[in-house]
Amino acid sequence: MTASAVGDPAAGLANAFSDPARTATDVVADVAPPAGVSWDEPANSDWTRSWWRAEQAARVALDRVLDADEMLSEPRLARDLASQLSAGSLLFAGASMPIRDLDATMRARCGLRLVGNRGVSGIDGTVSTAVGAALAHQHDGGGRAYALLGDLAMLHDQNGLIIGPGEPRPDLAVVVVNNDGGGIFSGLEQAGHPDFERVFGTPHGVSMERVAAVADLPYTRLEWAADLPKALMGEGLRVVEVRTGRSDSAALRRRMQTVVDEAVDALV
Ligand SMILES: Cc1ncc(C[n+]2csc(CCOP(=O)(O)OP(=O)(O)O)c2C)c(N)n1
Repeated sequence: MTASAVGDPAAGLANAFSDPARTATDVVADVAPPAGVSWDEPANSDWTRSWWRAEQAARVALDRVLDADEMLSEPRLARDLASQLSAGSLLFAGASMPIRDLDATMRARCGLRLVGNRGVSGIDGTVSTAVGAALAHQHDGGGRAYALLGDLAMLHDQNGLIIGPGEPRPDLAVVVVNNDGGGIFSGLEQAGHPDFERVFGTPHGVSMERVAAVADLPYTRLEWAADLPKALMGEGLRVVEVRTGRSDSAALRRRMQTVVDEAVDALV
């Protein structure tokens, strides 16, 4: 069935439906739940219950690992940031590990507008996208805005922090995970390559304090989980830096995977 072959509602939807690769074969306006199941309430089936149990077991195991260290790790920062923002906030997620850490650790919640460039997941243009998203969010009456970015994403588009006189300025805290290079590669096969640091790690030694200073923006260095709410305070465009280690972060993510696997396996 092609989009043009469906009835009126779906044809309307097809006009708004984004399918840049032109691969959708069926576009429908709605999906009916199976007989006896309501989308409004979780189905009371063994299958659903097994997923809820697995979710709870994984959650407890994951939180135990994340909470074992009061110094902010990359995954803990993602979890705590997403859960502490007030309703009506926007959180812009940078590509690479920020979006993956949110995906892996974030608790389900309402009232947070979470946006990111996955699908066009370059680390270029990230600061400008976050600034634009924050301006649009606040123009529409939305609340505060935050971005969670890696240091390379920040450096790639640091000029996005510079806003000309008379231009609208967002209320946006740009939280940068500074692991001095591309952290994602420490969790991939090439981590053992003899020339890893130069080719994949790409350390730069730049502090976000200096990046903030170039744009004349307020800067806060954050280390401890308990200080996150205080670090997020303030107004306008500002930079918060959390310094982490690439190999420590990769080891922590492997540990998270192991404890979640064990917790879920123990249920069966
Ligand atoms: C424009 C562009 N160049 C290169 C890449 C390849 N790339 C993917 S992730 C990554 C590292 C990103 O580092 P950072 O933003 O510090 O995040 P981290 O990996 O540390 O979480 C790179 C270089 C890309 N996605 N986009």
